[in-house]
Amino acid sequence: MSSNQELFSRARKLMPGGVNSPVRAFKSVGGEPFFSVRAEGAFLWDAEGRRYIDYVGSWGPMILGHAHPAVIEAVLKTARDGLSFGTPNPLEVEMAEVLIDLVPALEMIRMVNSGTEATMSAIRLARGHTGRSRVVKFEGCYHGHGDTFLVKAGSGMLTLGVPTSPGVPAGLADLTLTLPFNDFDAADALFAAQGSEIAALILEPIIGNANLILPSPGFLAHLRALCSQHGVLLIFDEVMTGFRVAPAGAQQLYGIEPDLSTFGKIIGGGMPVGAYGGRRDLMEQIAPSGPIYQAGTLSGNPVAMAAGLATLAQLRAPDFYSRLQASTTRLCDGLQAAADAAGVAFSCNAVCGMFGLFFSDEPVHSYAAAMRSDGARFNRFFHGMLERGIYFAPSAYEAGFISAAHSDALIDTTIEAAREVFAGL
Ligand code: KE4
Repeated sequence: MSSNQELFSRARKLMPGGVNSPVRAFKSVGGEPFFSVRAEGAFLWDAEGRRYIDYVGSWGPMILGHAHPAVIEAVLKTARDGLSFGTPNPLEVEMAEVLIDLVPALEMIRMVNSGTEATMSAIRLARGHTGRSRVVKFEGCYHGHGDTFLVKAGSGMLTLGVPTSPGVPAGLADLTLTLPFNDFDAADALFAAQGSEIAALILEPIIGNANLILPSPGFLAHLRALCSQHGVLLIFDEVMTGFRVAPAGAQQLYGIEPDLSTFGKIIGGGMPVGAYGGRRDLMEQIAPSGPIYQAGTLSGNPVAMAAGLATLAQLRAPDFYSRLQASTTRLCDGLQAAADAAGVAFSCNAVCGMFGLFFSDEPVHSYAAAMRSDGARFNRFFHGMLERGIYFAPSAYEAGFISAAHSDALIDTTIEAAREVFAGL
């Protein structure tokens, strides 16, 4: 078996940065990525046989832990009957029923193949429905790599320090207006000035792509009211938060009904899946029932549907979310106590199943505060933990993810390792 280094050396000659998605490249934390060859439960194993406790979970999908038996069995069983039909199949009907049953704001839904496709399609629908062109997003939010969103975006763009991407025509970038998250006055001022020209406001209701930033009390309700007042569609991008932070995502946690929602990650159980949906009067405007076009060869793929359905079925366990919340709290409280004991300026933002680690002596409630946190110290922490077999997101601007497979013993092991690393920071 090739070593991680040999694999990366080959990869860099063949793929940009040696990866198929930038955030995997360890660009901001330094060093070289490892190549995973197997995963099970809370663990990843790399090409050299090294085992890691994994707090990335494929960037969100692996809420059950890796290779859950029920998910693997569903994939194998479905695959034996064929991989893709190019016709409708019963499993996509079942997936639509499950998602619409789980999320009250969903009256209709369309399956796609990634979170990016979901958000791109939702914006096209909003522009087609309203006849308006402008879109509002928030600094630090990442909604995939669609041109409209690559303006002051988060995730890999923040990691690489290029929050606005070259290649996006100025004319298009100008149509994307950005606001500071949790800033009520800035939102009021923008809507007062341009509300009648805005097709949609899209946001991560909990930002997971500028590390983790929670909405201020009342902020989401304020945006809901502004959008309703100005005929602007409110789009919750729940690709990351959907079915993680609560059974029906952040919209359930905060009691807000968006006009459209986007999903991904968990609903594919590790297979390529995205979805967008919401009000029936909006979704019926999507081809072929309406004129707004969107399509996809592998949308509703039966094997991907099987993986997603098997995952969603496990989430229905009566105490699933209370246990996931307890694990998240155990981890974050333990890390905070370890940092405090070492006198390290550290804070942890957390919500069920997700967390954000900040090397900062101020609580982080804004993008600006997140940017003021000590990235160099995070990088030293990241490598110190990696050396001890614990894998956090390789970027100070990404959220962490915990799964049902992260036992108290593994969390306590993580905290013990952090005690050593904090002491050396
Ligand atoms: P994908 O196109 O990567 O499936 O989804 C895009 C997307 C949309 N909306 C939100 C809120 C997201 O978090 C994402 C993707 N998240 C990143 C992690 N920060 C994916 C990891 C990657 O780019 O490799």
